[in-house]
Amino acid sequence: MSSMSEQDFWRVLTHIAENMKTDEETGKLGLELGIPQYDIEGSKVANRHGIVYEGTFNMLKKWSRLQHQETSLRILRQALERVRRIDLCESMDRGESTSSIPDVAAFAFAETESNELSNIKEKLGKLREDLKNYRKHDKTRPEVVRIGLYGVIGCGKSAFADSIKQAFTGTYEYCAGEMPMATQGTKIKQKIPITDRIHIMDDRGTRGLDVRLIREELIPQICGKRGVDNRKRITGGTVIHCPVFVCTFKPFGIRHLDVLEPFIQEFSRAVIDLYGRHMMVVVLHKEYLQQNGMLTDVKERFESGTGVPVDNFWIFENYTRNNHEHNDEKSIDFLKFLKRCVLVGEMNNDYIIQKSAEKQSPLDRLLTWYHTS
Ligand SMILES: Nc1nc2c(ncn2[C@@H]2O[C@H](COP(=O)(O)OP(=O)(O)OP(=O)(O)O)[C@@H](O)[C@H]2O)c(=O)[nH]1
Ligand SMILES: [Mg+2]
Repeated sequence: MSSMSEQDFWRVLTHIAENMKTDEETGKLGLELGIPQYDIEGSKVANRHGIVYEGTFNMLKKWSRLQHQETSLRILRQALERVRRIDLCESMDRGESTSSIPDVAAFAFAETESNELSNIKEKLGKLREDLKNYRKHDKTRPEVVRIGLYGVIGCGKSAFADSIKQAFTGTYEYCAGEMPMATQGTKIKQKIPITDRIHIMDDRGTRGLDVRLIREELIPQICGKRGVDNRKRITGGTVIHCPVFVCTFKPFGIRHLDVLEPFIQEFSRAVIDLYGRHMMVVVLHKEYLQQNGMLTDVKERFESGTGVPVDNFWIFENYTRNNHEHNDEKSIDFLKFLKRCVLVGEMNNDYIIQKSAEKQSPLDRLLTWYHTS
C-alpha cells in the first residue's frame, strides 16, 4: 500500500484548517479526534495571532503525530463526516494516493521507503539523506533527539556509536573511542553527534547486571536527573529520548541469557513506566554468534524471554578499529536502526509532553502548548 507524501498530507491538514469556519467548528473536530481540551483551546488562541488558521493546523499536526500510520486518514475522514464537513474530505482525495497517511515520524521518515529501492547504493544514499534532512526545518520537534547507549563495561557501546557514524558518513573515525585491548573504556558519558539533530550518548559501562542499577542509576540518567563522571559525582544530566540496552554473548556463551533475561525484562519495564513503550535492545559480536551456531537460539530466546518486540531487537557486527572495511548492507542495517531509534525517541518525547500537560493547571497547559507546538 503506497502512502500519501508528507507534502500532500500537510496540504490536506492546511486545507482543513483554513476552512474551519468558527471556533466552535474547530472545537467539535478536535473533540471528535480525541484531542485534549487544552490543545483545542490553545489552537483557538493561536488562531488569533499571526496566520488565522495556524493554531488549528498545529493542533491537527500534533494529533497526527500520535496516530497510527494505517488509520489516521480514516479517522480524520470519519471525524469530518461527524462534524458535517464531508466537503473537506475532497482534499484527501486529490492527493497522489489516498490509501493511508503516515504517522508522525513516518512523514519524513517512512521506514519502508528505503526498502522499496532495489539498488543497494540507492538505499544507503536514501537513508543517509533522510537522516541528514531529519527535522531540519521543523521547529515543533525537540531540538535534538538523544539516543543513549547502556550496557556492561566492554560490551561494545563505543564501537557501536562509531559504527553508526561510519555508516552515516562512509568513513571510519575513531570518535567514541572504543576500548583498545587491556586499557580502560569510556569514563565519562560522551556525545557523538550524527547530525545536528541526532546525537548518540555513549555511556560509561556498568559493572555487571545487578537489576538495582536500573532504577537507582540508569533511569535517573535517562531522565536527565543525574549524569556520570569518573569520580561518580552527580553532574548535570541530559534527557535521553531513546534508551538502548547493548549486550554481547562473547565470551560467556548462551548461558549469559540467564543473567540478561531478567535484567532486560526489568529495564524494559522501567522504561515503559517512564515512556509508555519498550526500550531498544542491541546484541553485538554477531560473527561470534554465527561462528558458534548461537544466532537462531539467541533470537528465539530473546523474543520469547524478554518481551521486547521484534522491531526493537537488533543484532550487529560492529565496525571496529581493526576491522572497518565498508560494507553497504551492514551500513544500511545500522542506519535503519538509527531511524528506528529516532522514531522511538520522538514518540517518547511526545508521551512525556502529554503526560506533563495532563498534570498541569489550565494556564500551565496553555503555556506548554505554546512551547511545544
Ligand atoms: N569483533 C568484534 N569486536 C567488537 C565488537 N564490538 C566491540 N568490539 C570490541 O570490543 C572491545 C570493547 O568495545 P568498546 O566499544 O570499547 O566497549 P564499551 O562498551 O564502550 O566499553 P566501556 O566504555 O568500558 O563500557 C573493543 O576492543 C572493540 O573493538 C563487535 O561487534 N565485534
Ligand atoms: Mg565505551
